Amino acid sequence: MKVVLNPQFGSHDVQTEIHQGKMVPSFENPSRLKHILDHFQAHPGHDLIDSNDYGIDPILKVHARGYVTFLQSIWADWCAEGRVGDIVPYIWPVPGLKRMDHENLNAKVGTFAFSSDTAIMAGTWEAAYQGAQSALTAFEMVRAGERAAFALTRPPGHHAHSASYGGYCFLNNAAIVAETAREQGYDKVCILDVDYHHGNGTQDIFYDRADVLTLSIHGHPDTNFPYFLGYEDECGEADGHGFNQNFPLKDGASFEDWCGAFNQAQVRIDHFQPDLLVVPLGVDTYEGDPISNFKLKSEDFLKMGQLLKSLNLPCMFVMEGGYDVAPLGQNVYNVIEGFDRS
Ligand code: Q9C
Ligand code: ZN
Repeated sequence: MKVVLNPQFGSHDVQTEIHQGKMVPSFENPSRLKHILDHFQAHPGHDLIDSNDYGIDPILKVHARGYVTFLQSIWADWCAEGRVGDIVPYIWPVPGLKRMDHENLNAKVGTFAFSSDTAIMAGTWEAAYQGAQSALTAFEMVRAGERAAFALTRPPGHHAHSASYGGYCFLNNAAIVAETAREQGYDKVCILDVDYHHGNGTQDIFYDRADVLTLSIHGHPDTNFPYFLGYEDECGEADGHGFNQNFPLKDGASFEDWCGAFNQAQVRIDHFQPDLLVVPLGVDTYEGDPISNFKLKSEDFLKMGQLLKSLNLPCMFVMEGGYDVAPLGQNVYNVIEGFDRS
């Protein structure tokens, strides 16, 4: 499979996040991609290719102009005020707090962020921007006739909404690809999110649309991030009613449980008959993941790749989560290998 690397994956490298009451090194960091890249380089059979640059327009089809401008300028604004350290959100305009459109940078950060785990630093925009370009490049491979392609990128994207960031995500790469595909004549696109966490941003972006079917198999939001979205009764609204489905699974779910959800998702996909399948691929479903609670084993990811192949659709993978760094390369490789070898 063609693997498109985000060349700027290392330039977003924030120091810390709060975990169980303590500041700890960020779970989402460049070593994740290094491990995956090392594994692909050590195991032949997949071509690593360079990312093209399609500019800002495809990003603006999904993300609000004001949000994009914020991401592009916040670090310079922060430095211009003599502030130091990563930008960590800590106050949000929840109901009852009234002033909107605040110019203060802490207030501004809180209007665009939805979780405190996602810091911004000097290279954040560049990494996110080039990540979207790597996803668009992988899509272009598929458009040009490849059976499938994989955007190997970080930071991840599926938690990002049109105008908010969180869950380590800034730009919703899968949504940007789906929207671009729609504009390039793909009538129907399905996004099947297999990351451990619900793809809240992706769901929200396409919630009122019938042309993009959004499906997500994830840890139940009763007990997992993002808590406030990802329930079974979220089915889409207006034209999009019937074009979103969530498959929340209880903590401790096995691969057998996961396959049960996949089979239901497959029924939806077969019925929808999309022209393109976009797979936000997180392997935080792995049993050893430090922030997740499923029990998938490394060999299960081979079978996951085979199941995705069996959907028999042009397919675009975009890298999302997975935080057990040592086996990360093997687990991601297994999905891609399982897909290619079946
Ligand atoms: N300190 C993805 O897998 N928040 N995002 C956990 C605990 C992060 C993970 C906070 C959960 C989102 C793309
Ligand atoms: Zn995740």
